[in-house]
Amino acid sequence: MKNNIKAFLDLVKERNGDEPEFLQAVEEVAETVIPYIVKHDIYYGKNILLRMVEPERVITFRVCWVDDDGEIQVNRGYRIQMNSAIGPYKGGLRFHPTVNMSILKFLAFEQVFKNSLTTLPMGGGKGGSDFDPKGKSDNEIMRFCHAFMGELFRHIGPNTDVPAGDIGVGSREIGFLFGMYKKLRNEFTGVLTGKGMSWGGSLIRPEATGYGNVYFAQKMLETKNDSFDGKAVVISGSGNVAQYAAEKVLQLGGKVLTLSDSSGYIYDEEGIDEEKLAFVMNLKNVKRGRISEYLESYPNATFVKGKTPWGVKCDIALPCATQNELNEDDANTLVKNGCICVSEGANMPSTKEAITVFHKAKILFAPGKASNAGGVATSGLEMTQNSLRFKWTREEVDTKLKDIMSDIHKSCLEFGEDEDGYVDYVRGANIAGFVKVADAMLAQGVV
Ligand code: NDP
Ligand code: 2IT
Repeated sequence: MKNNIKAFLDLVKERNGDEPEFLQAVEEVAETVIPYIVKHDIYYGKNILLRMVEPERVITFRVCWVDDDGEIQVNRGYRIQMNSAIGPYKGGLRFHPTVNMSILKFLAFEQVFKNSLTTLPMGGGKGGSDFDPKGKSDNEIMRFCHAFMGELFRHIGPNTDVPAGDIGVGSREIGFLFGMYKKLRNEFTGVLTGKGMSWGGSLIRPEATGYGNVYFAQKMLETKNDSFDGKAVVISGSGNVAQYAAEKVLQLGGKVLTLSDSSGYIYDEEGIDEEKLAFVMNLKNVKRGRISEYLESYPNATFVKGKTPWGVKCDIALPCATQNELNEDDANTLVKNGCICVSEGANMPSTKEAITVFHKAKILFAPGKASNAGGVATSGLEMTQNSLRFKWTREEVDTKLKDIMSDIHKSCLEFGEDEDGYVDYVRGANIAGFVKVADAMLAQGVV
């Protein structure tokens, strides 16, 4: 078995040697899925995983725009159309200076498995740009988004590829992107998700990733007859996912101790309650400020510059910022401090070594492709509503989201339960996600 996995990974490394994040994501999948393929004749010998690691199409393009000083700026735009076996490509756009081929291919690869897990008919894709939205005026953001869509529109469509938000792309950016798509195509379609409520958006989509992550963690806790009630929760990030994860934790009776951004974390021993969270939402979404400014209003809290929050003692940890933000030392610290559950809101926030620590300690650990799938699942529900030209209520969408997270949890149990009863959610999610896509690819032949 080890030889099979090694031979496969050597080949992938040979072809993609300069893409560390992509290789990390592939390695995690290969280690759990290859043993399953080897035991199942219908998948064995078909090079099915080798086909899955090769994007169906990679698009890169120039994005030129004029900043407020009249200077011409040049950025790089991307769309990775990874796999369309079970539906149109679907996945977010990330605007961040670290965006490159490796980051987007890892995200697109994860998205294929995640979207398969949602139970909805969506293929996987991801895109974005190395554009840095920080410090840009609204007009600069608009000009960039319009320029970006000036090329992307050729490659997407409601039945082809449906982008959405990710880091640096929220409702403001989706609005500008949608406006330019509509102008260029002269049609009003559900080509993007995360739209505003008066122009085709779905209720609960803004909340869905954070809420979904907490619903998934709730399912994991239930397997131990436990709940969020009274639990100390450490959260990283302070963007879309972190904010709504915090909101749901509070609704379920948990205490939120931390939030962070790329400059450091805030620790509020008294708990970040509803009022303080509303302050953070305004600070981040309207004023576009830094998390350290929390202390100006709540001086009893502390700000720890340049650090992640994993050293704060907690029962539950929700990493909701970015990839590889929680390493082996952090994992050891969490376990030592009595943490019983880690549920990933971000994509691949835990390193491979950190996951090994969680598994060895036999604590509850959910990989992002399972636990953060509520965002894209609700994007799928937005697509459905757009096709129906109809709008479901908040309660209807929330109920569907809860059911989907519960179904994903069940799929993880089906493929991830060890003989001693411990659930390896990584194996469970990878195999469950793989089976549906592989079956579709086999049925469609070598294309
Ligand atoms: P936002 O842009 O709204 O927020 C991102 C947050 O993460 C900010 O607090 C940001 O801090 C912090 N962050 C970003 N990069 C870094 C970094 N390199 N180091 C430390 N902190 C960083 O993005 P989202 O909340 O939407 O996304 C967060 C994570 O969740 C990502 O991994 C994304 O892929 C994943 N995700 C998002 C979904 C969605 O629906 N939005 C769905 C599923 C997963 P700062 O402001 O300083 O940059
Ligand atoms: O990583 C993700 O799942 C997202 N950024 C959301 C994608 C989507 O299409 O809603």
